[in-house]
Amino acid sequence: MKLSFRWFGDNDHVSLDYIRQIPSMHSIVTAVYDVKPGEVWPEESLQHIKSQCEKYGLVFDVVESIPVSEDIKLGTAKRDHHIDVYCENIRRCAKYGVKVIAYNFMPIFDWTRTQLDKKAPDGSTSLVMYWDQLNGLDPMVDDIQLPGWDASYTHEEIRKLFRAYAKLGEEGLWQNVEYFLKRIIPVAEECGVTMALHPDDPPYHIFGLPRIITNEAHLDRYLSIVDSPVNSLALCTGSLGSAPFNDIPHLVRKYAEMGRIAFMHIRNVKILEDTSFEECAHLSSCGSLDMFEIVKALVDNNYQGYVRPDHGRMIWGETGRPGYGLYDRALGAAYICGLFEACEKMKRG
Ligand code: DNO
Repeated sequence: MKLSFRWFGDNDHVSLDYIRQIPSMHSIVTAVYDVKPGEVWPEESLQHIKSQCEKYGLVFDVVESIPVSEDIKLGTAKRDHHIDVYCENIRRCAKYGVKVIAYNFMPIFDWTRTQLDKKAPDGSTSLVMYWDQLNGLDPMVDDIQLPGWDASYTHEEIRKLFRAYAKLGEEGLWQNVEYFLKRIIPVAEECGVTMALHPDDPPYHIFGLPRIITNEAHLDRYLSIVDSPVNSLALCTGSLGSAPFNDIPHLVRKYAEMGRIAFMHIRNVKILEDTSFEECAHLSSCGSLDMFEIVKALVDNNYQGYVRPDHGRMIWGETGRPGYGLYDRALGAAYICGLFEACEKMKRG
């Protein structure tokens, strides 16, 4: 596996200088963040990221994410233009050395949490999602701003999007997925890039929006739309794993065996009785997932793809982007490397 770390560019409070000190660190996962979905990424920006990483002995070879515009997801009249731009962005990333591009198909919002700084008994803070904080909110009536959501929409725009998705429904969204994949996968194949789909986080309908990348049957359906090794997964253990119906070691084993995981987001999550969840430290003993079984499933299948520690808690007084501090993610990286070393040695016997 190749160990990687997410970096949000020059404004990230975590510097490349620090990231390179995490043992065994190889790749930087980042994106061009100042361009809207549906627009072309300037080559200068890609060149800048590449040279910054090289300066610190790191490799820029994973993009997270090229966002899929709402027009593509909804299949509006602008869709074809946006897909052309998407293809151009894939080509440009490839030109600057990118091997894997993560993206997701969640309508309107990416991940959903109700609080970003929930204090644990040990004084650390983390992201949580409590159903009782979410239920009772109605985006058609209330002007909701959940932490982490794109704040650039007006309430009226959000209502319009919700109405459009209600009309589209799950099957409509699947049709738009199919249209998109059939256009982009051949381009990715041509330029040697693997597309890595990130699951919906959490894998539930939120406010009735059609969220479809949620479970094994739907992952199977997604991968079968275009049966190519570059139509692959960014398997996020914490996103899928926040729902008790997903058996994560089983999913990792199955898709690793099929050669359809390009990128692993490894983190643990603690599921509460009512299926609310709290993000926690990476160790198996801290949450609901068996991290050893997850890594073993990868090693047993000789996984050669990218791995990154995902969301960390805020510890040791660190402040910054919730989920993306240095310290706890670095602890996660060291733990993940430990699991890999142990599983690899066990395999060799
Ligand atoms: C959350 C991340 C997601 C992820 C995108 C990929 O912290 O895991 O935002 O980057 O869903 O498209």
